[in-house]
Amino acid sequence: MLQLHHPLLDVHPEVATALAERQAVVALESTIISHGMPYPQNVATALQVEAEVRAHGAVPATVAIVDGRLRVGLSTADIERLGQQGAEVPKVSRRDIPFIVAAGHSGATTVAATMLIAALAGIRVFATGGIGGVHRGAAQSFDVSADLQELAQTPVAVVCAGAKSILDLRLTLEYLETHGVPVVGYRTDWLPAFFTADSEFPVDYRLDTAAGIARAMHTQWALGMRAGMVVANPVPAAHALPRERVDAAIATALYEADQQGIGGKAATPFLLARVNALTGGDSLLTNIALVLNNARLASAVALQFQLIAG
Ligand code: PSU
Ligand code: MN
Repeated sequence: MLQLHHPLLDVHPEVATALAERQAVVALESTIISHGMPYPQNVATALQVEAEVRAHGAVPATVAIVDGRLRVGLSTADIERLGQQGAEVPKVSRRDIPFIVAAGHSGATTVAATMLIAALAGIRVFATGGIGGVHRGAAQSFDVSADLQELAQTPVAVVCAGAKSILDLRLTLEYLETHGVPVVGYRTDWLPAFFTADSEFPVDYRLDTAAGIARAMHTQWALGMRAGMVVANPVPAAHALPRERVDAAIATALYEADQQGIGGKAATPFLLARVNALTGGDSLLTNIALVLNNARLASAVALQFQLIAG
């Protein structure tokens, strides 16, 4: 493993070569593997996403913490281990990184932690399923994902299918606006809501090409603006779920979380798992389809960005 930029960082040789040769690289997160999907579909999906990135001309860099090292680019064995151990692997957001590293432990990185580590390695494009956000009831719970603060301060474009409506999408957009984080809709005027292709909330800017997105990224960062960017890519129509079904499952999951007093970092994994269970296998198929779709767009954006940034 080569070390780039930082003594705690291990960049996989393939990724290091790609970065050195200014090829397109796409970062991928690992909380989605350990906490976002059941085994063995989580491992199969993670490997399929990497293959999809390669098939579209970019190099995948799945990020995690392994035995106290920040790892950018995992082996198949690493991914298998994170997937098999599932919820036993600590979920690592920004504040958790130093403690997991200092203890020499392993951890699955959230959007926030993956962005931070990707930026340390010099990667500017990241593909995932959905980002965290402002939770419903946040006026009481104060539950706002650290993903939003990371987007405010780390210059990485996150290609996602919007956010699940376990969150308050309106407040999530308000928070991002306050912190100077643009939300771009890819070929859509509306914020996608993960399982469904749209919501009632407009995006800030609609861009219809990967090149247009790459130009906006380059311009934002050339201006010295340090924020990231949300690139919202709607789930393909063939894989979207009926809104009523999703809404019913989310309402039940939120009620159960409230009844069981689930909060803090456990809230999102609990809600995701309950929504998955309540919508049966269908939501998992939708989840897999949209992550692959995001991997394709992220690869195209990374290629275009490299053409501009050189
Ligand atoms: N939303 C999803 N799938 C996910 C997550 C969120 O639809 O897998 C994961 C991501 O890793 C995200 C994290 O960064 O949950 C947010 O957790 P929290 O709300 O605790 O910040
Ligand atoms: Mn939270």
